[in-house]
Amino acid sequence: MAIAARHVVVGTAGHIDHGKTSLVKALTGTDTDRLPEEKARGITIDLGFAFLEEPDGLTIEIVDVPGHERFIKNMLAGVGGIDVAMLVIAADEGVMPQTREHFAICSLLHIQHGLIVLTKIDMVEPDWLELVREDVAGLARGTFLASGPIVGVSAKTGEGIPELRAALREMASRVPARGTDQLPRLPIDRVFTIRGFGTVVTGTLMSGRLGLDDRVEVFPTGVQAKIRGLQTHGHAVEQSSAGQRTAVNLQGVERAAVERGNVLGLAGTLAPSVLMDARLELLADAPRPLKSRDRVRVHAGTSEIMARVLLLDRTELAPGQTAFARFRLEAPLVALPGDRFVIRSYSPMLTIGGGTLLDIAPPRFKLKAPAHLAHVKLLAESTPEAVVEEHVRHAGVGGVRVAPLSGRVPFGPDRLRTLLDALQGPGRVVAIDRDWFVHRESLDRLRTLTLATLEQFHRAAPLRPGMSREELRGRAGGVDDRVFTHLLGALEGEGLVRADRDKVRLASHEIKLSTDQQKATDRIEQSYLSAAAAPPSPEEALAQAGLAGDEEHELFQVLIEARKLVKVKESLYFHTQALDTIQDKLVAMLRERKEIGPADIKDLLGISRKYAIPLLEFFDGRRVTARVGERRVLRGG
Ligand SMILES: Nc1nc2c(ncn2[C@@H]2O[C@H](COP(=O)(O)OP(=O)(O)OP(=O)(O)O)[C@@H](O)[C@H]2O)c(=O)[nH]1
Ligand SMILES: [Mg+2]
Repeated sequence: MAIAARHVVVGTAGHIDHGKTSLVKALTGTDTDRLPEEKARGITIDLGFAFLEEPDGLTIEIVDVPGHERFIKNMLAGVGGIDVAMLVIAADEGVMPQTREHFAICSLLHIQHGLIVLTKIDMVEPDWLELVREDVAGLARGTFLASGPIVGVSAKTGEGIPELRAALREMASRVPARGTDQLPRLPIDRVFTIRGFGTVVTGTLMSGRLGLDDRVEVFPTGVQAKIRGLQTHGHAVEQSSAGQRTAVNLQGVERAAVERGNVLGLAGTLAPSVLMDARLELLADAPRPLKSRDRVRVHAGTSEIMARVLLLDRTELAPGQTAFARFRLEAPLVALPGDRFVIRSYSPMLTIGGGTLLDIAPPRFKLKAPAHLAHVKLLAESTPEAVVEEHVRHAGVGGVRVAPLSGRVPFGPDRLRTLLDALQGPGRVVAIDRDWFVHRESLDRLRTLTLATLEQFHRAAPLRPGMSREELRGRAGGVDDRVFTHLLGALEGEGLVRADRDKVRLASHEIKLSTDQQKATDRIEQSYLSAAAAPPSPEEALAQAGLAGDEEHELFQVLIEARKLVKVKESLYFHTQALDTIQDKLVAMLRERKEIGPADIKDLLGISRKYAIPLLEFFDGRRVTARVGERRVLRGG
């Protein structure tokens, strides 16, 4: 049977006692009120789950939520993952406060599909039912509910239940399949233990796929585990995909280490953040304006986190208005840009607004900086390509790696790669390697800084051939070595810079000596040439040229850099020509005698031990000679 499995999640919504749970039971046969307290009080406290198996591989997953005002928090945890809202209104009572609040929440979460169910029709007269029908049609007008039907049912007599089921099926066919190319995310709504199996978490898989043996992480706690077992309504499965109610058995995780509000994802993929930037709308019937710095409850996925709102372009947000805002969260949020969220006032606990997340772990900005507003506007209004470019730009000269970036954008890793490739074409971003990108503007700034630093160095030390690479990298902001190598490579390619061993210089830099400097340098060189195998110390050579100083003296360094003088050991330099001559003599002697000792070279060159030993070691180092005990032989000879 090659029928594509489809899963559509339907959530109940509506005022307390309006018959949501009874309706779910009438539809599915499942009593979702499991808790003893729910049974005793006859109300729903926490989320309940049931499902309907329909023809053609369709499963309608049902999340039943509590209507009681005090448990809105639980309702919010359930409604975050739904595709279709089923707003339940008791025909005898009509629209009530939580009818409106739940409806507002569904609207704020941008739930696209919905229908209205009038319950308890066995309790009202037909003409009353007509009045209620007109009333709720008014409520639905112009909203996402307008396209769905209004179905009258009685859970008691069963009237209307088949029609409702057909309506749900029809509605489900309109829900587009969820993308499985995104990072898997399972906002956890329940945690329990099963004897012999350990900890199990459940939730509605928001996006992507999870499979047996996947290495997963509970965010934001950071606990990692392997998926030991996977179930969708009681059946063991190998894989679960977006839209499915999923139970995950986590290997070796303590029950206490996980709670509702945590998110299960692949290890290392999501980025918990205590800051979020968002577009925020205040409900038209919010009781008062929202002020910057007000404390609110943020509900996203199955989590509830306290936060302060900072309005970016005003001090106050009036009911019905929309603005950009930064949230300082009191605990880490695990979400992705593009996610919808709801805010409730701290006290009284009322749903007052919601919005779309634009950025998590956003860059730092000065309070109310125009650049901040421009940044969030761009994220809200621009093409995906421009959004990716903005993130790379804000990563600065350190650049950004693909894995953390995919935890910050509203599209999956594959799409992100395509967008990065597209940006590389015109050179907007530059790939340091396959996974690491830097914005062109950051590289350009680094380039300007590097060239200016070199210029300054040459001006301050015109006789020095170049700057140490590490020092240059440090002056250029201590940028990552790989990025710096990339830049130097580009500058060398353009012929602007030369890098010689660990010295970097501008290609245009030339050492220019004054006449006096040239004379003194020639004198130093002459001292070494004439001394041949028994050279003076740097101090002595400088003194002979009428200068004071040691080997660090800039003119002495000029000779070293020009390779006229060669260091044989600490403070012992030979003229390169002298060394060549010595080498020739040494090789000739070794050819003849095969083997020599330190005394032989002393005699050969007429020098003391002070020079002989370092010279022998130097030629060992040059691999001209090889040491055998105290004696030397010709290497390869
Ligand atoms: N006569 C009649 N009674 C109903 C019908 N549906 C539900 N009831 C009764 O209404 C009461 C509340 O029903 P529930 O299904 O628990 O209501 P609920 O909306 O789930 O309530 P909360 O979950 O607490 O918000 C119960 O006593 C039900 O027996 C119906 O169609 N006809
Ligand atoms: Mg109930």
